[in-house]
Amino acid sequence: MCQDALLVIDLQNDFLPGGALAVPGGDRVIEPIRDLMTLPNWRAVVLTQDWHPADHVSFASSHPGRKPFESIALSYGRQTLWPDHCVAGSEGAAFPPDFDTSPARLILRKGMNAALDSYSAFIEADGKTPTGLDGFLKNLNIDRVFVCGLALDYCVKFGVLDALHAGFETIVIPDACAAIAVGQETDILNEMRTKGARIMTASEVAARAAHKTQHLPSNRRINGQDALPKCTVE
Ligand code: VGL
Ligand code: ZN
Repeated sequence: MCQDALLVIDLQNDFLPGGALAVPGGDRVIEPIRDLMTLPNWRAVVLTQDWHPADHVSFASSHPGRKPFESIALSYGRQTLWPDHCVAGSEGAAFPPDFDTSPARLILRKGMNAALDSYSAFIEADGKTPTGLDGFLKNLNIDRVFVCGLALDYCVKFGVLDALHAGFETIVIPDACAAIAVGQETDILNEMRTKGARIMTASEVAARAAHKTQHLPSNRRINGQDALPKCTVE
């Protein structure tokens, strides 16, 4: 039996309309994510927060003469410069008003090192510093992750690619995601699909959850990794 986690990426005020780095239509994902989080099948719901110090290296304001959306070379590779966003503890870094975080087992923060960005919820932008999420999920015998949130073309995409790389069966929920680059959604989804991700709508995930729950014993046993048959989405 697969153990499933829902990863809700960066659903934060700064990525919503009116925020410092607003994702167009970002508010449209709140309702589907709320519904996904309350499905009964999750072994864990994980929320991530982009959580930067005020002098973070990804902020254009940290580089005199540079403007947001320019790109610069840093020791770990190219870095897009952004408007100041998701400063740790600020209102912009908070979850939207009335967003009920109580179904979440873990709230994971990333991008906390001033000298290093982290789009991915798994590995920071140097390609090697772990956030701890891989260990958390594997420790709970989770072998499949469903990913939604903001922004499809940055933190969702890099999280999905790293989840695949870490060996998780990975499903993206496109109607619970929104992209910074409007119009690029299909290309971005195709890129993730090419790398091994599957795509399911929020209502398909809900239908599966209902089906799966009917067939599960109520005292769900935690199996060892070896005892698990390979996961495949029914
Ligand atoms: C994100 C740009 C900068 C994201 C975070 O959550 O997709 N994008 N920091
Ligand atoms: Zn950021």
